[in-house]
Amino acid sequence: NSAAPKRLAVLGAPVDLGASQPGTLMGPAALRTAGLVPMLAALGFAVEDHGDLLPTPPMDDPAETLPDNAKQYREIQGWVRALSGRAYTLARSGAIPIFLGGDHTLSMGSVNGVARHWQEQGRELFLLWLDAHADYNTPETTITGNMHGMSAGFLCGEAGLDRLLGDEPRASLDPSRLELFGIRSIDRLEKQLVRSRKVNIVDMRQIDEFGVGVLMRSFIERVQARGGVLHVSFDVDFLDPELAPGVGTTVPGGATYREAHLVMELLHDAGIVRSVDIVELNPFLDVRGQTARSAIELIGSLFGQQITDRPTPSNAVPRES
Ligand code: NNH
Ligand code: MN
Ligand code: MN
Ligand code: MN
Repeated sequence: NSAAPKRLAVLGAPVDLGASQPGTLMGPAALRTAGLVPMLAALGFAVEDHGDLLPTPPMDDPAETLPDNAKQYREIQGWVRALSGRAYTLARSGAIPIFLGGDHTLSMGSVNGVARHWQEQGRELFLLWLDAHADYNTPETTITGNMHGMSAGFLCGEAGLDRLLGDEPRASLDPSRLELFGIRSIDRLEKQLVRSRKVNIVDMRQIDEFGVGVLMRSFIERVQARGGVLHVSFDVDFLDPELAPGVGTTVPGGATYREAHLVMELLHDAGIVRSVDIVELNPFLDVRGQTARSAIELIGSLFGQQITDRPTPSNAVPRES
């Protein structure tokens, strides 16, 4: 296994039509305003900011082939197709892509693209979904029809959005390589589906009982045992609303400041992260930039910001070298 790349590629995707409320389209600008790029540069990375992506124009799929219960399907399709192509190219370039959302439909494209790349490399890609929600709905199971609640399901090959990528190849991820972490809101049919697929879920009760350290270490060990690489999809509603009020779908009882930082610090030390999404930040709902700031501080920890330069404790997951 090679060391984690020191080159980062930032790409914004101002999509908000997949969410229940408008406003996440301002996410990339708020994350840049909060200082994301200089912070990463100060950690010693070469950072390329690729600006914001534009969606591809809508395809002319015949109306009778469009899914029911998938709101704004055509527009989301334009984003997902564009994102998948760019994600594939960025991953291939050897940089670590960081995708700035935008709502969580962004991941349908970003993860599909990076998954295609790792498939070609013969490396197993794992997907860590830091979120209050499971996002494992399909047009069949959804209550709201909001497509940001369907991203993880789509990426694991669930049916119902089969033409979403147009002619972009679809890289399906085995549900055993998805880790849903921080979950505290899941719809009834979605819960049944997640169970039947044997998706690994770390819900907030498990975090309360065992702590994020134990739970993250066992996930990291699983990835490393397979020689795998990791995509981190960070929905800012993973965080407790006290810490992150700037999201459309706050759910009480989320990760605390230190829990969230410890997750990121452990991931950094493991050296397995090869791509990241930061999604669902809604600056229209934020309080004096607090949520944007919390999010970028966490990305700092993910890329090596340390409280002190003390050596890693002896019971930690060994660093990949
Ligand atoms: N499960 C709900 C739905 O499918 C909520 C999804 N909302 C999110 N997901 N914010 O992260 O509509
Ligand atoms: Mn989400
Ligand atoms: Mn969420
Ligand atoms: Mn920290």
